[in-house]
Amino acid sequence: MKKSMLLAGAFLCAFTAARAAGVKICLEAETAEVIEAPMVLVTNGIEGASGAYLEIPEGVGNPPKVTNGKAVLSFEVPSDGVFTLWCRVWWEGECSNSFTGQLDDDPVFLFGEDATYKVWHWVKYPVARTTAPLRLSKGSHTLTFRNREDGVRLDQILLSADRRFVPVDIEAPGLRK
Ligand SMILES: [Ca+2]
Repeated sequence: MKKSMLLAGAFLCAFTAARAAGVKICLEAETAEVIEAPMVLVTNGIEGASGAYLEIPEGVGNPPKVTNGKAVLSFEVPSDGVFTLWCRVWWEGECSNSFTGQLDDDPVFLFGEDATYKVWHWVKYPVARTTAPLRLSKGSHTLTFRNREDGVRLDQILLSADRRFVPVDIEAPGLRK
């Protein structure tokens, strides 16, 4: 291969990475196209949510007894990238602070298990740098949240290709580059 072609390739990679670096995709949990009981949509619940939110109410049960309960969201990714998943959640307590998550048909991962309770807050995945990040190709994808513990609430989802970005309050839904 000619040197000029190699340089062009390197430039293209750098350019693509730079473009993906700032991408943020924010979704309202309540726009899920599949909401399976005991996951429910709550429209007038805990204050401070961005519109409605999804909830697995306290006391409705969780695996292995209750295996149902999920939400499936679809979204478009504008360019290939490595993403951090942020979710704006409200946990009831230490036995009510997680979901399992799944990107497309990839392996299921544990989401949450932090120790911030009874307040809306953002939680990320992966937490550790040793965990493989979420690699997303340009195009359509689905994100599934499943029942793991009851007493959990999900308000917004934000996929960010900017590692330094930390959401603080309610985010504007949609795509930002
Ligand atoms: Ca919401």
